[in-house]
Amino acid sequence: MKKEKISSGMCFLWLTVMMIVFGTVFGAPPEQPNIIVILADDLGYQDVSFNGCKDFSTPRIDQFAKEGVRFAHGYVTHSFCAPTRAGLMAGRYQQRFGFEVNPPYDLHNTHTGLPTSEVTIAKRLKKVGYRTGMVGKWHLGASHIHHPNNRGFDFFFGFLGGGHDYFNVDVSKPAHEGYLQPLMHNTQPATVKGYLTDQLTDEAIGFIDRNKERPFFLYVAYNAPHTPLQAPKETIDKLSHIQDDQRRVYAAMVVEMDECIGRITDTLKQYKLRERTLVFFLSDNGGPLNRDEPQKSFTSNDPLRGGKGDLYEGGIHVPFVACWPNTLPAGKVYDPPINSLDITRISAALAGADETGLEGVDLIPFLTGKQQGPPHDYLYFRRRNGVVWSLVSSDMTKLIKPIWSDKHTEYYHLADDVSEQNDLITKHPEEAAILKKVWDQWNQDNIPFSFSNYEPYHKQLEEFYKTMPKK
Ligand SMILES: [Ca+2]
Repeated sequence: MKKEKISSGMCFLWLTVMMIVFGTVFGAPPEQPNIIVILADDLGYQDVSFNGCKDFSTPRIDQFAKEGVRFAHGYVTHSFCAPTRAGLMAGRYQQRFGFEVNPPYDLHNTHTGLPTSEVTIAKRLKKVGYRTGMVGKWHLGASHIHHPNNRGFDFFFGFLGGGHDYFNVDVSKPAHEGYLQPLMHNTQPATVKGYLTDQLTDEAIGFIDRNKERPFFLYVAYNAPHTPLQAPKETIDKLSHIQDDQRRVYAAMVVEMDECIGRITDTLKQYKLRERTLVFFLSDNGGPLNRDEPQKSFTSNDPLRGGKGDLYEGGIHVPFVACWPNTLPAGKVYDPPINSLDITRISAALAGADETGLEGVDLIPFLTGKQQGPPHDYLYFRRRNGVVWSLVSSDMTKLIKPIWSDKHTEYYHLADDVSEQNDLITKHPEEAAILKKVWDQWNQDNIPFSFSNYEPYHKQLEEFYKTMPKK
């Protein structure tokens, strides 16, 4: 008996010594915070109040900026939907693995989507004990190998394609047209009940409710305010002061999303999880413009030039905030350029997950002031093997080849010309040449895009079946 007491005492002492040694030398394991990434779809830069929206307001999204950090130069890695999402999920520039177009919606095509060689952030976090959930728009392949449940998400409610009708499912229409395919609740079909933005929010809140006792990662990929322009009539009617019909409906979609985001924030507050939860909000690309009549665009990227699809600022420089009360400063505006890959790196770092291959930067020490200087020397952009490309430096200089058919590049000083109006390429050819060299070096590690874009794919498929033998 006495021997046992001594033995257990020695064990306790040894354990204590080991804990002190590991705690001192290797650092105590960080508490794993919850992480929520809220991604809006096609939201214009100036279509949130904190960026100067004038004809409607977004108080609940603004709350993140007031109680957290607003990134003055927050970028995504692409100027349209799926490639940005591929980069975000993989934590690597999507050109590294040939993902530069929107994949077709084809349940049987295992070649078009986020390659299975890429480890998603959900999978990384799941390995270290997180519960992982996603609601909304996936857009990273529709076949079984690409399904969110097979890519690290314990829970999925949403749709696999690039958009969805906000009120209906209709299987009498072609699956790849009209955004009317059934929703999916994990692997089972589901239908739209009410307004889709509300329904996605209900599912997000349900996930939080079920997992409030443990660390979770939740990816809320609203399709709002992507087309089709649809919103509840009563919300549209409240915005009758907006003259333009399309703008009024679009505004109602953003207002609905803002209220839904408020419900998520309120849920965190109800469960006393706000200080244990880091929330990101951003858009996947800039607002789409009416190219024929820009003044009739229903989105606003002011004061930025261009919009969705462009590598001018309007396509890639997006509303972007991070909120984590008591850890990140409140009301801070962070100036150095950062991008959506940083979300992935931060998440992995905070969770204590594998960070191998991740190209983003853990911004937390920069945001809390423990680390100085710019986190990135350069941010890189490329469309379709480089028919269009650009890069932004930490000094806010920018080189861009903006037009497919032209080899001409333009050079801007964004710090005093955020609207990209004064091309300085002839004034500063040496600086431009240096930037070109940097971009070329980055591009050496990219591969050609590896699958066809949505529309040509489905046209080619139809042509293929027309050529099939009729016997
Ligand atoms: Ca989009």
